[in-house]
Amino acid sequence: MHCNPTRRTFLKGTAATAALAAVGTCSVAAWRAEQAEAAATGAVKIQGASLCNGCSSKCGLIATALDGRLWTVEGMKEHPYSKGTLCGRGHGAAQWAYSDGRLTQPMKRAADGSFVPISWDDALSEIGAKVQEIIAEAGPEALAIIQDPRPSGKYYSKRFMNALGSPNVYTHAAACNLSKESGIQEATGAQNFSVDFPNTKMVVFIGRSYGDGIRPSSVKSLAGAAEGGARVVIVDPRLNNTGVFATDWVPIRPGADIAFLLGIANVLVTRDLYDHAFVEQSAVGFPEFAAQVTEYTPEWAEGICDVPADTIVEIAESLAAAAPACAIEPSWRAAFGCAYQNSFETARAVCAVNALLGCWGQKGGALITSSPKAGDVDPVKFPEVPKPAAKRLGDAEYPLALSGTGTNLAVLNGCADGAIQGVFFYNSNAVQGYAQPAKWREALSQAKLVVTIDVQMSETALASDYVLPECTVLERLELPEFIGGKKHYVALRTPVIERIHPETRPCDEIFAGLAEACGVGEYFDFTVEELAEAQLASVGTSIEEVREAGIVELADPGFAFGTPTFKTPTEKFQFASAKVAEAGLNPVIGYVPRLVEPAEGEFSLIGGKQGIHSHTMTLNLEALNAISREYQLERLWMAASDAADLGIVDGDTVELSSSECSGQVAVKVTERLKPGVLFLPTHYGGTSPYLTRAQGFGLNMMDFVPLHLEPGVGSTMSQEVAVKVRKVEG
Ligand SMILES: Nc1nc2c(c(=O)[nH]1)N[C@H]1C(S)=C(S)[C@@H](COP(=O)(O)OP(=O)(O)OC[C@H]3O[C@@H](n4cnc5c(=O)[nH]c(N)nc54)[C@H](O)[C@@H]3O)O[C@H]1N2
Ligand SMILES: Nc1nc2c(c(=O)[nH]1)N[C@H]1C(S)=C(S)[C@@H](COP(=O)(O)OP(=O)(O)OC[C@H]3O[C@@H](n4cnc5c(=O)[nH]c(N)nc54)[C@H](O)[C@@H]3O)O[C@H]1N2
Ligand code: SF4
Ligand SMILES: [Mo]
Repeated sequence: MHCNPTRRTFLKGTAATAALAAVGTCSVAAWRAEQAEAAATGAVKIQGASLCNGCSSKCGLIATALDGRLWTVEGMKEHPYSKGTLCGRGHGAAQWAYSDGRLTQPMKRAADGSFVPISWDDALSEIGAKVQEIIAEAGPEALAIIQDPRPSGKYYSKRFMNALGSPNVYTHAAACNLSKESGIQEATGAQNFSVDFPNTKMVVFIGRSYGDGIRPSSVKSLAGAAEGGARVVIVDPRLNNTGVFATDWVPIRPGADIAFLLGIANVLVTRDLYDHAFVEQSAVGFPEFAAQVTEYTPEWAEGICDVPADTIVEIAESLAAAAPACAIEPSWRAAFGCAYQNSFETARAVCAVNALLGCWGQKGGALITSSPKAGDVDPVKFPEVPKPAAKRLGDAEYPLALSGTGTNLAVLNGCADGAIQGVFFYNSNAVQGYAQPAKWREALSQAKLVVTIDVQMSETALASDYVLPECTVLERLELPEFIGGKKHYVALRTPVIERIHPETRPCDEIFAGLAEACGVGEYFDFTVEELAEAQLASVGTSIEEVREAGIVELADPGFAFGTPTFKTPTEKFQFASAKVAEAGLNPVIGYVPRLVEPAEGEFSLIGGKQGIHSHTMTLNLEALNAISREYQLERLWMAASDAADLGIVDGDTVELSSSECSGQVAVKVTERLKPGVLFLPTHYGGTSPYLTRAQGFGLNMMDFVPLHLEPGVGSTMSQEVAVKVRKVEG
């Protein structure tokens, strides 16, 4: 690693390599001064606004190019998620443009399984012919697309599928936050909420780690609350990196958070510490809930979640004392986004505790805010696509899955049983991340056509018949991104550097080409610039204005503290839901156990993020991969007492095995983990031979998890697994 990047070495690498190399070996300030000096040498400087593609937060950034080459990326001050800062991944992802792992031309799988280059014209016409064949034989509902929503990607993927007549449009959510958002929706009518950190007195995190699963604004707001004296409780089998802001760490048995929450609810109800006005005036189902909750005593909860009953009582009483300026934080993925058989119900239980505390909409409590969207655009220029007649595959079986996301595992099952024959992936590495990779590969091998649009040869690309290369984010203009919250905004990805590889194309051109080849080109007879301009005009701004400002604040949505209007069918907070009953589950919020209980001698396996990686996609980036290797971040965490029992010391190699697979990995022995639990960071175990730094480095947790879907919502149940470990001798 260099400490003093000269202009030459700097240009050989990228802004990110130099930035990350500098961290740890010399001061950032010194590096910045050198950068400024080098930048003052008369090079042509271009600055542009965009949105980071390092993860789904899509933070605002300002990119600077010198003489046409990317020089720095910095967090946009005015953007509500970046607030002037990009996380390490945001800087690392800037390396993508020049990465040696990039896809530079369309590829086709040959008869022997290898990939060979193919021209765009040939790729598109062959894909078009296959799509027509599938429609003729099995109807358009045999086609599906899976995407991780991006500003252009979500619009074009849906329009493309719908134009072909298929309703099968899915997101990544079944492997992220589907259970959580569906649960919150059943209780409150909103899909998410936020904590009012500037005013809160106490906040309880169930798993969610702002210090690892980073969004810069979240870290800043929590730091502010902690400095202001708020009590911050982390409930996690692992003392995660949010610990620096926390007052309490409550180690808990994995998958048992629901018992902890119901224990708190029991204390609030039976000791009459709840908000009577709220439950009487703004909620339905409270009498049934109160009757059921009497069973969930703190002692009962302790037996399940292994948190002492006294701790549960103390936390419940402190919350009641702080109410309404307190909340259980909504969390995101690991604990109950898609993890267990009870994830949906855990999300409802979080909402129930907040309801008992009467903190919905209150200062310092749990806030439901609104989101803006584009207004109507010219129906002649941008014709509406008729709504497909068929119902999306999976919706009947999983009626509680959000309509905007569905369960992408319906595609996996659909390929296996022949209901789905053609699959498209956009910005998605489903094979490596949405369920067991071997199961995805097997299912996709049954399909007649698999097409992946990506920037690198991902594991999903490898399981495809055609791979179409997109240009990277700083090389393209996208549709406007609308951002909700207490205030509303619109921002835009604008190109900052020229297309590096001439055979790559942006999302809009790829989908327009596919549509044309499949016979539905009439729905794509406009440029992304024309649609972006029309959408922005519909909210009173323009490309020019957003480009100049980076982000534009829209009309004030008029957020005010106070009990919100719950957009549920009953227009009230729902302790009981008719839709949940229709799905065959207990309508009243209550206890559901986890599915797979580790037996004697087995461990629970939990996963989680690391600050420098995103999901599976950043592992091959040079600078970020180097950090992982230097600090051996791929290691499996094991509690010190378990390690002692098994005769394992820090750095030993173990074999980890489940019913599904086994693999070897080094161990990190720690006091920061509850005994009986193993923690595996979720970014490792790449298998694509095209991504040489990622391939074979660490283990992928999804390999170990059996394929089974959460009832009602169809989430992937990413932590319903029991594992064994064995020391590998010498
Ligand atoms: N093993 C594992 N599985 C996971 C997770 C994990 O951490 N580990 N996380 C879970 C969570 S929380 C989520 S939200 C989902 C995320 O699900 P995904 O969004 O599928 O996440 P990634 O696995 O990072 O894959 C993103 C893919 O998009 C590609 N890509 C990057 N930039 C571009 C671009 O500009 N254009 C196009 N077309 N493609 C691009 C990457 O190369 C990669 O193949 O995964 C879930 N599953
Ligand atoms: N660095 C980084 N940041 C990211 C992302 C990323 O890929 N990398 N992705 C973004 C996205 S899409 C998402 S969804 C979020 C995810 O954000 P989080 O949900 O915060 O992410 P995780 O790190 O998966 O999980 C948080 C914690 O849950 C704990 N945990 C695991 N199982 C259990 C359990 O059963 N009970 C309890 N109480 N705790 C448990 C883990 O130990 C971990 O510390 O991060 C966002 N930010
Ligand atoms: S949180 Fe980090 S990786 Fe995600 S969008 Fe923001 S800067 Fe990029
Ligand atoms: Mo996620």
